[in-house]
Amino acid sequence: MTEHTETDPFPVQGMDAVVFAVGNAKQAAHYYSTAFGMTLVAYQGPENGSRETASYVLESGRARFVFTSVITPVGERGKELARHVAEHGDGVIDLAIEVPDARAAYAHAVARGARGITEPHEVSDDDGTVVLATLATYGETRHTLVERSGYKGVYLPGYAPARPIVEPVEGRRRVFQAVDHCVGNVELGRMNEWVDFYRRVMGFTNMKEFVGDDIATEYSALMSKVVADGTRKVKFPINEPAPGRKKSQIDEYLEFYGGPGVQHIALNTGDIVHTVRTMRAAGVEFLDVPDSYYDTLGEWVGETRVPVDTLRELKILADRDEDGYLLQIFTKPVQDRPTVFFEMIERHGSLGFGKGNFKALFEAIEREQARRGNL
Ligand code: TYF
Ligand code: FE
Repeated sequence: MTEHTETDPFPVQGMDAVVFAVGNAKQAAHYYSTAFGMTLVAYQGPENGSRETASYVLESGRARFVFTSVITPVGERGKELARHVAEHGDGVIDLAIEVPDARAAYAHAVARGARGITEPHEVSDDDGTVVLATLATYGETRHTLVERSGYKGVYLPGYAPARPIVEPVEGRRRVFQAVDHCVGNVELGRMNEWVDFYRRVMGFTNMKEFVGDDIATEYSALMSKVVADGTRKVKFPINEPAPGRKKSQIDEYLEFYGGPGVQHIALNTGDIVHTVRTMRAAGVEFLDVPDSYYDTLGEWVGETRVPVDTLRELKILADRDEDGYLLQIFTKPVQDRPTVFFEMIERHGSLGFGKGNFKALFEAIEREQARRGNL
């Protein structure tokens, strides 16, 4: 149906949305507006025909987050969502992927062993028609395949346009502009199965960065591999715990989330200093990095756009590889359970994930784990 089908059996256009199930979507929409600088663009709730659930759609550049919560768990949809939130806490239920042909993508995936949750179906309103189909992935996480085919509405049929929660300030720059990668935590020994799943079902390929046995036993307490589509618009690292002396941060996640799920969402920014200053001012907490990290940073990372003193002040990490460098920072978990967190990343050529920072990063995560009494 599309011109790339011959070469790519599962062409994708990018991430369509990251969909969260939360206890209080109204307040989540407020937090992501004030602390992450996102803009509310669409809403679905009792006022426009959804009696059981409320959903808020927020955007920042090309990134789209949807927050859904239950209002009255009387029917199938409401009960299911209430159970999900009770079991997992706030978390990601769907990493929706935009595809040029949802029927073809779904058929290909199911033929190659994916479990289908919802068959391809059309949904329409005055703004046009979209085709949706949903696949299961790790844990209870899903991939909805979204074929927009020129749909002109704000999000999907059934959603009404909404006014921003916070009035846009003239000249204020955005905090981030796209989703860089979405990371999943899976059970011990299952990482390779899920890597194979994305290779087989979606035709994704391994990216070279990974955390293998060597690093795992030394300090990371996890193993990690990255798969991406051919255009690298969709990148999914997969982590599993590594057995060791200490309880892995991945085990902590699995215990508190109640199984596999999305661990972190990385968001692209063109100005991480602006991003971190804005988010810190709004009360977002980031992982602490010891001052000693910055004492030697300049020697191996070399020149970056941001002076080391500013990186030190804001606790931003830096890494360099043969393609270029990146600047990155990690929030602490954004809910009471030690589960989902965010990464803000500014890339300058590097396609990596911050391998040079793994030691400092994982030590910082372990300090937080210890503070929670989970190490
Ligand atoms: O996405 C990545 O691979 C990097 C590194 O618990 C990372 O952000 C990996 C595991 C983890 C935190 C960060
Ligand atoms: Fe990451």
